[in-house]
Amino acid sequence: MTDAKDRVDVAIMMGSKSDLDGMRPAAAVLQTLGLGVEVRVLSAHRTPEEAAAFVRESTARGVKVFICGAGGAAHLAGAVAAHTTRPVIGVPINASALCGLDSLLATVMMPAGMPVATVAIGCAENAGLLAAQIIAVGDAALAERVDAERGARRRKVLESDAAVRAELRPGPGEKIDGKRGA
Ligand code: C2R
Repeated sequence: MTDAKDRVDVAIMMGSKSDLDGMRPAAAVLQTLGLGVEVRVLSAHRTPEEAAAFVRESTARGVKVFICGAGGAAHLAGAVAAHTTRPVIGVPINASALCGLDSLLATVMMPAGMPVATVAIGCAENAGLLAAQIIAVGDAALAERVDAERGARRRKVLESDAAVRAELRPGPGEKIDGKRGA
C-alpha cells in the first residue's frame, strides 16, 4: 500500500531544467493544499520514450492530473495527452525570442479529441490551482481547502482596496496627490 506521504496526485513535467523556476509555483500551491506531487524533467522532443513511459506508468499508479510546462515549440503537453485520458494542463513558458507566444499556440491549439487545458504564459500557479480544483470535485475536504485559499486571496484584495482608499482619499479641497487644489 502507498504511504499517504508517497502518494502522487499530480505529476508535474517540464521539457528542460531551465523551466524549473517557472514551474515551482505549481508544486508550491499543490503542496500547500495537501496534494502529493512528483516533478520530472522529461521532453517530448529529447526523451520521447522516457516521457511516454512515465505518463503511462503514472496513469497506472493513479496520478489524477498532469501539468506540463514547456517553452518554444512546446509539444510536451500534447504528447502527454496522447498517452493518457487523465486531465492534462499545459503551462506555456516564455523561453524564446517569441516571448512565450510560440509555446502558448503550440500548447493550446490541440486537435479535437485531445484536450489540453492551457493556462496563461508563465502562470504555473494557475495550473496548480486548476489541478486542485479538478481533484476537489471528488474530495470534499480538498474542496474546503481550495475555497479557503480563494477566500484568502479575496481578503488580500479587499485589504489592498482599504489601504489604497485610506491613503488616496482626497480631503476637502485636496487633490489626489495630497497637494492643495487651485
Ligand atoms: P533548454 O533550456 O534545455 O535549451 O530548453 C523546454 O521546455 C525549454 O523551455 C529550451 C526550451 O525547450 C523546451 N522544450 C520543449 C520540449 N522539450 C524541451 N518545448 C517539448 O518536448 O515540447
